Amino acid sequence: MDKKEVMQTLETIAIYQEIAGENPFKIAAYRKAAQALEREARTLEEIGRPEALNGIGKGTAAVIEALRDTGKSEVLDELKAKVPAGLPVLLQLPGLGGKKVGKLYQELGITDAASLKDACEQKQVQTLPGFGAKTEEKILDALNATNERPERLPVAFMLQVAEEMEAALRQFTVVNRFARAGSLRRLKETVRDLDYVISTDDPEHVRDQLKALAGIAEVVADGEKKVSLQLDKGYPVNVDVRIVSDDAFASALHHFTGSKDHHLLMRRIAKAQNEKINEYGVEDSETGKITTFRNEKDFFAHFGLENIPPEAREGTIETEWYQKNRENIDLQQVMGDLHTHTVWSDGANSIEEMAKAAIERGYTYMAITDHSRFLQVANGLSEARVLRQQEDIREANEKFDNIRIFSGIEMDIRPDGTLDYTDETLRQLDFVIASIHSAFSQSEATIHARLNAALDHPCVDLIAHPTGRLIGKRQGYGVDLDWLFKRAAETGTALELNANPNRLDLSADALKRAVDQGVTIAINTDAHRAEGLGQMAFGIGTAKKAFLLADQVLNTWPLEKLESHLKNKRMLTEK
Ligand code: DGT
Ligand code: CA
Ligand code: CA
Ligand code: ZN
Repeated sequence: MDKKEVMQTLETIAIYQEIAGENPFKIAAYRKAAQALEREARTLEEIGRPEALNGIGKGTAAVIEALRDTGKSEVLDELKAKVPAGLPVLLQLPGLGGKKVGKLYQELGITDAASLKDACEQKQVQTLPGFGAKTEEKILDALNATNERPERLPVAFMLQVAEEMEAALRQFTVVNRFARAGSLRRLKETVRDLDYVISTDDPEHVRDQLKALAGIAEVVADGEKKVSLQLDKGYPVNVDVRIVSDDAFASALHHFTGSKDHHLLMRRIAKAQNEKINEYGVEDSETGKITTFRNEKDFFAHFGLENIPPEAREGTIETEWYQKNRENIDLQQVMGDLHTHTVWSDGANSIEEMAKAAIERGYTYMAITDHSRFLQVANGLSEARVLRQQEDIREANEKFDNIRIFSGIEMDIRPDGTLDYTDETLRQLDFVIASIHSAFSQSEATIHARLNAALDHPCVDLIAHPTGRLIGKRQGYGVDLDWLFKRAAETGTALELNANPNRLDLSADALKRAVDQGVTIAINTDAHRAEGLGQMAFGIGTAKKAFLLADQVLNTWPLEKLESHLKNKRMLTEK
């Protein structure tokens, strides 16, 4: 485990101990140890012996070392065996932390959501110290609400389910090839169910393997060409699997990728050349002859089109757009990631580890942008610390000669509309991101005033996650996007497409409007660990959905062009 995972596990141990009703001093020791690691800018390997740190004793040090070396902890395993499995999920309910769940367990013998619901209905919960009638009512409301699955689930959640599903499909025998289809392949923000197409010469055997998968709550349909499963992922999640022969694979994949509106556009084009498209191939309307395709690229080529990426297939302008060979954006064109975190604030990896990961991705530049001091929960950097970090970044630049590492910051725009750093500090940084992380409920006018403080500042290069939304979880703050696009364009401030699938902020719709108004976009992962850099793919997928061109995206530019662009805002606006 890396440092961040260890910290999270220490917190998990503390919570389990609270539920189990263990000694408060012991619990506090785990939290203290996690805080000691949080304060440290070094990685676990660099720290060496955890006991050397203030706040870490013998017992917690042993746990940290075990987690670091083996990813496991006996203490946690024992707690997990001891605490009823239905209790930890109750932590998701409003107002319930480890201590309160512990009380429910120890005082009322509650062990899961069902027994908690009973206790609420019998008004037993309000009798406990620290709980009132209001708390009880809130818990009951939440319990009733969580039983219902929303019609559509956030893409980040479904991506996880899909990755597990695909890990299992890769183990199947007698499969020629398989692919994700449906709205998840199109990278819609929310997804109703998962769709797959599998090519095989032995459908019977594939069906058997599907029905034998782990975690199936129900086999919904079991036909020769289609098997539908319901998985239990906390919510019921349906998976439709189409089983086809290999010559029909490309057409089936296109058909079940959709969207329905995209199919309408394609059928019109087919009709004009006297053909019909179906899930088996393309049929000549006169002779009835069916043409099949090796892959989707060949399918689109049959209609004189470029290979339309799934993300763009929403039935809007894609069939016109992909007739011409434009500089459409692609993952290979990304030259760097301009929003990344390290152990200096709330990231899991060191500057060097992040730089190595960026080099492995073939990047020629990157920006290290840890949080600024206002964001205390993320161990935000004081101005003195960011300047010390700059020294380390300078060293890393000397060590790695195949990547340019910008020394940057993700600076908070504070609730009172002031920026978190002085001009003097900002001037010393290569890349300045401004972000809103607080006071989301302020009026639109107040939010705009906050954004103006950043937009009008000569050193601010980028506004990160411009709406603050979390898909399916949080709406974001009140900002008039067309106002923001106008201001970003006139001040030469770039706006972010945050590639984290929980965010995708700006959205595809917003992005299209932004570039139409002359805004420059930066697609960043906001990675808090080295593997996080891989989320760039979701940013590029969203960019394809928005029909962005490479030239509209800052971090596809060569280093020299990017650097002169960054100088420009400072020169034009600095007095
Ligand atoms: P969702 O609602 O998030 O599951 O969205 P999709 O697009 O994944 O919809 P789904 O799962 O009902 O179907 C997958 C694809 O299969 C859909 O995008 C297009 C194709 N498809 C399904 N039913 C029909 C239909 O009645 N007509 C046509 N033309 N295509 C269909
Ligand atoms: Ca679907
Ligand atoms: Ca479906
Ligand atoms: Zn960030």
